[in-house]
Amino acid sequence: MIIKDSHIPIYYQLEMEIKEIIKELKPGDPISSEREFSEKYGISRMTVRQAINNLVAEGVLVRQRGKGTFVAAQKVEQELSGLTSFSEDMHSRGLTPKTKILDFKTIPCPRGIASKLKIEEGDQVYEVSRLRIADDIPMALETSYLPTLLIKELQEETLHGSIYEYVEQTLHQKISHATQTIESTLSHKNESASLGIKEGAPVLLMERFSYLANGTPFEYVKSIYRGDRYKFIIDMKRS
Ligand code: 16G
Repeated sequence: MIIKDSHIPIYYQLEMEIKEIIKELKPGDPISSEREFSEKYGISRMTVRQAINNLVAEGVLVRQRGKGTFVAAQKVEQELSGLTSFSEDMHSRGLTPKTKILDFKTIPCPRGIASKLKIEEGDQVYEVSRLRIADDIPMALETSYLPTLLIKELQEETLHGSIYEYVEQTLHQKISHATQTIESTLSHKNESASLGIKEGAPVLLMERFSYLANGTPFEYVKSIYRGDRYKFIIDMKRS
């Protein structure tokens, strides 16, 4: 229902209304046209367009030129409080994780990363670039740096699965904590091609340094997550 004399803008009320309507629909289902919404609620098409534009920007709807507007795939909601791996995150949502290895080599560690990993500049690290996929949808691009002396004998086969599982189950090391930053940015050309999004689409850039229980840093990861597929949740306590 739209209340015209409310102080809540009509486009915003319509956004809420559409969010309710699409709860009954599936991803990929079409929504009503601008004209239909405008007639149903007795509001201008401009207002309808504004509401739909906002929902497209929010990643709730997707517009396909010449075809119409459709319900977008639901975003993955991820808690930021626990230290989890991509594989665990996807499994816990009933999604099947897959990984495409884009690059895997051993390189001398670049200076900025070496100091954080507490190794010497030039010490060997694995540089792994992986496309992380859930139920066949590309979700994130990750480039990881792992000291070869610590994460021994990393094989391509392992990288198709979980690095955290390898560290814990095979190397018998305990992963304890990490420091992570999150920034919004726009995707570059090659990133967007791998992620299947438009060049310049919003993405989240996350950088993580992770540590073993003995305090030794074991990975630096730069991840690019799709802004239209991810939503992060943080529980906050007032102290
Ligand atoms: C997550 C982590 C990444 C970690 C990876 C391990 C973020 C932003 N990044 O994607 O730092 O290396 O999980 O996943 O959450 P894996 O054990 O499945 O290889």
